[in-house]
Amino acid sequence: MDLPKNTTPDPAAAAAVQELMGGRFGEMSTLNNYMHQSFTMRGRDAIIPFYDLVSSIMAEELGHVELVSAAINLLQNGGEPEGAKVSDAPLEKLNNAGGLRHQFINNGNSALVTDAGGKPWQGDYVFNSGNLVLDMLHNFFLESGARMGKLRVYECSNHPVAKRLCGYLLCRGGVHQLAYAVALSKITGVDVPKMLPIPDIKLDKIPECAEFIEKGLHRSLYRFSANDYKNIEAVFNGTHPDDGLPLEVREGTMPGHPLADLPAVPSSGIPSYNMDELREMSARLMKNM
Ligand code: MN3
Repeated sequence: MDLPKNTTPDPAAAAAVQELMGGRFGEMSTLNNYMHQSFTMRGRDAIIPFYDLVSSIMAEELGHVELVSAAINLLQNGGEPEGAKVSDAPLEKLNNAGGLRHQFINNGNSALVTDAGGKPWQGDYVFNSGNLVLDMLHNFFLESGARMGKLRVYECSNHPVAKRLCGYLLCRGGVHQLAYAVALSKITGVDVPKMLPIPDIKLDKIPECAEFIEKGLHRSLYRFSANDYKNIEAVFNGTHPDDGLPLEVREGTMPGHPLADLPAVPSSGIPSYNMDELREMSARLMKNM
């Protein structure tokens, strides 16, 4: 998924989007929950469709962490005047903008591994009981909390980067929420997808979701591997509760987009105060390749 480039900086929106990175229900949490559950699953071969489901969703979550990071970096970009001298207080505008100061004081004007309040992501956000029903129930709850966060961050800002990011993540998180609901139904016989959506705002109320729904991204999982995760369809099948269209497992990885190469900020020493020297040194190193 590509994000708009050359937008105006919005440090307050960058701070709100941090919740989707390092909040309890953020992308660091979905990634690490599914990663540790899949790494430690016992009796794996007997329950292989569930292992395949959790593992393939985990692969996608790594991309979501990268995407949220890219969005925060874009929302911070341009907050310091170009060519500013250190003595001109180049960080003053950012400092007065109501964002998270650690993004530009401690970090290279970029995403933190924290929530919107600046609290670090914590390892105890990972729940890994080893009990399949309990872990699927937890993952369903985690995706439901994540959906709440995305909806509220969506409501925080009109910035095109934040809007598009939330529209996309709402669509993909909705698939993951549904996948765990379907998994619970397969194990218990309870019709869990009937509870959806949680919170009860449908994707057709979010204009930024339309493009992704059109591509079927609200009802498709990806295998993310040529040789593994062959059994996802044993769990993820049936129809989408909103539009009745079939659930799909697509081969390979999701199509990607190059990340923006954001410009240097010499007044903050990013990546160096003297860019010309750094460029020359880099060119010399490349000659030896
Ligand atoms: Mn996600």
